[in-house]
Amino acid sequence: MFRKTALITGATAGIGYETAKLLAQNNYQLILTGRRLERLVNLKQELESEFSCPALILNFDVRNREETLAAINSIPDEWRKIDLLFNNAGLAAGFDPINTADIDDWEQMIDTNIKGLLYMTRIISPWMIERRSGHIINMSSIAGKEAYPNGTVYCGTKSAVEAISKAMRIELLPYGIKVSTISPGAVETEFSTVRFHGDTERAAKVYEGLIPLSARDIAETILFVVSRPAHVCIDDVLIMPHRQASARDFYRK
Ligand code: NDP
Ligand code: 8X3
Repeated sequence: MFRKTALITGATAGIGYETAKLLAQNNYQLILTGRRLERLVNLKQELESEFSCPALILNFDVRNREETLAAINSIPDEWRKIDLLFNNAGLAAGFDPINTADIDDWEQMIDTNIKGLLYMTRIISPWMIERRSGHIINMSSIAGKEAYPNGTVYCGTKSAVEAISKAMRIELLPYGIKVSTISPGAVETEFSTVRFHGDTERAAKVYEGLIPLSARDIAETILFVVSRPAHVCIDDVLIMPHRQASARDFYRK
């Protein structure tokens, strides 16, 4: 069976994990990346056994420029025809105002959400340019469109993703490469547990009474975006839980 190739950063959990599974069922082979090797190995096995989907694992930290370069350069020739680069790996770390926030949290968000996305795109976009074809989806957020208190740097990183994606779309236009952003509101994944440094009780409160989006909702959106005809590019999808009307307005019951 002919399969397209998708590379997903952050395939070990949440949106990346669900997207890998859905694309595997829809004629993609997958390059799976993330820091947690055991999860990558389990996902590869799952994709192979459930969907007969070939999968390649790259275990690295997108914050580390050398590791990222080495991992991408290790991709065998037969996997280099990447149709979709999904720059998904990212996080919010901490929920504190500018005057008390932990600077290490800021470094982690900037290095992952902005610099990791840039490293990946810098290495893979020339391969797409050579083939005059490809699609890059960058994970933004409602936080990239609306800044909110205690989210200063996270919102800043996602605003950067928005600006970078807009410029990329123009730069890559002559080469037939599509650039899209996906911008969700609250999606229940490991996101809030990571944001609150492992405090699962506090994380659960974020979704109380809300009916948040699921990672599967976002995976389905991505499948829709990548399956449009060649003449259509979905630039951005802003997708919210019905009970969330802005970054700060929730209807909980
Ligand atoms: P999860 O925490 O469930 O998943 C995050 C993924 O990113 C994991 O696979 C993790 O893998 C990977 N990741 C994090 N840091 C690194 C790193 N340094 N190097 C490599 N991989 C990394 O969160 P989500 O699935 O919710 O988040 C995915 C994206 O969606 C993020 O960019 C997030 O900002 C965005 N988003 C999330 C929303 C939400 O409400 N959940 C809403 C809007 C946007 P590992 O730890 O194994 O490295
Ligand atoms: C994640 C959604 O509202 O927590 O990007 O910033 S939010």
